[in-house]
Amino acid sequence: MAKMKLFHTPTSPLVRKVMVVALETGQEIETLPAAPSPVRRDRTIAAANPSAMVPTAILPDGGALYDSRVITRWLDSRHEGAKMYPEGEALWTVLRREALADGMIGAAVLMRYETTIRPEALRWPDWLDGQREKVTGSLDQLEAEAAGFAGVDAGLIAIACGLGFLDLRFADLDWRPTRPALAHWFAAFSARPSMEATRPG
Ligand SMILES: N[C@@H](CCC(=O)N[C@@H](CS)C(=O)NCC(=O)O)C(=O)O
Repeated sequence: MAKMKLFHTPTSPLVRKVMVVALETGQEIETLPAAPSPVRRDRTIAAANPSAMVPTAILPDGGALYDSRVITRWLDSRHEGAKMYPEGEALWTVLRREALADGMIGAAVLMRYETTIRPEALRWPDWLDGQREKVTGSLDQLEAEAAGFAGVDAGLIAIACGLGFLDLRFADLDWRPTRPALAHWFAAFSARPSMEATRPG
């Protein structure tokens, strides 16, 4: 079967989310090099997705698909195994958790751009603090829910990829001591082969 192609950067948590879903559902993806940036447009990605962001997929029929949540749902529609997006009432919890994780990831990615790309003279500490509060508030919500995390689904995959990104870029956040249930769950989930295979760096 023809493979999906995916514009890919190894440190993007949202690309990782797509790669983990593919591995968990037994599907191969061909990765395409990409250099997304909020200030230097990657024109190759932009030809498929005007936002020029990753993840962006090229489907076997040549059509484009984005963003991460759309690509993961497409992958989930293409296999016969256990679904990453369940049917029935359970779907809403999975989608909400994925949105919670994506919100945390979005704030963390903006913090990263603020501290690495924006010229120092143009930085605004209040703005950075606002993004950090989104991240820490999301971590607190995840801690409150972590005792109920079980198995694997798209929500839990997004959460794990988000936590992996915090470890990669914001180790100084030191989120574990005050969130023991989340830390315990993340340690176990990180041992999944799909998470090991996509570990950045
Ligand atoms: N809502 C999008 C967000 C994608 C996103 O933020 N991608 C980042 C990398 S993790 C990116 O491509 N940034 C480049 C830019 O901001 O132009 C998704 O879930 O796929």
